[in-house]
Amino acid sequence: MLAIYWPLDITKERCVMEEVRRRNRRLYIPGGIYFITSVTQNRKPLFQDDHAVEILRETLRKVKALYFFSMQAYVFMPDHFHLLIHPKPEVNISKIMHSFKRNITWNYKKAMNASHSTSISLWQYGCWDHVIRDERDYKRHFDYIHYNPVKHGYVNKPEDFFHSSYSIYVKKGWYEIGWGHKEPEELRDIAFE
Ligand code: NI
Repeated sequence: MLAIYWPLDITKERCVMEEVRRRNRRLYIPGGIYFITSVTQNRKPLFQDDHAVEILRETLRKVKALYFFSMQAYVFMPDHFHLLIHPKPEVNISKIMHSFKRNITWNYKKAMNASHSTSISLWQYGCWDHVIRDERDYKRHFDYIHYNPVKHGYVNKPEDFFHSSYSIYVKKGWYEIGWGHKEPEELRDIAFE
């Protein structure tokens, strides 16, 4: 596997991948990267505070340990999230997303002290996904994710929003501060969420 980077935890894998990344400066892998969007039920802002976002992060970590996919970009907005995921070829993306969403609901209930039988549906049915077609498509979705908090009006600058992978890529030099202070041109004609 090539150029796997998982921004949410520190693993040995990361060091190796850093090296791969330095050499290739790319994350796009043909035939298997997914852009995923999922929206909360009735667009309730369930993930507004840091504790709730921590449930998302923690759950994602666990699901990753189960299916060993790589997370290439993410943004957790109060009422939806976008992910760029590269699963192992033998693991179906819908299986990962199903597990992720089910476990978030479980952990969310636990955090709210709701009994397990209480039925809460956190998510709108289904989720939007898109298979990345090529390098250019990859870059657009990667940027789309990082620009998202500005697009949705939560902040004026991508660096002011903490629940995304943006700062990681700034540190790596993939973005310069100033990027996303106005809408990047290549994002003007896309609107998923
Ligand atoms: Ni969005």
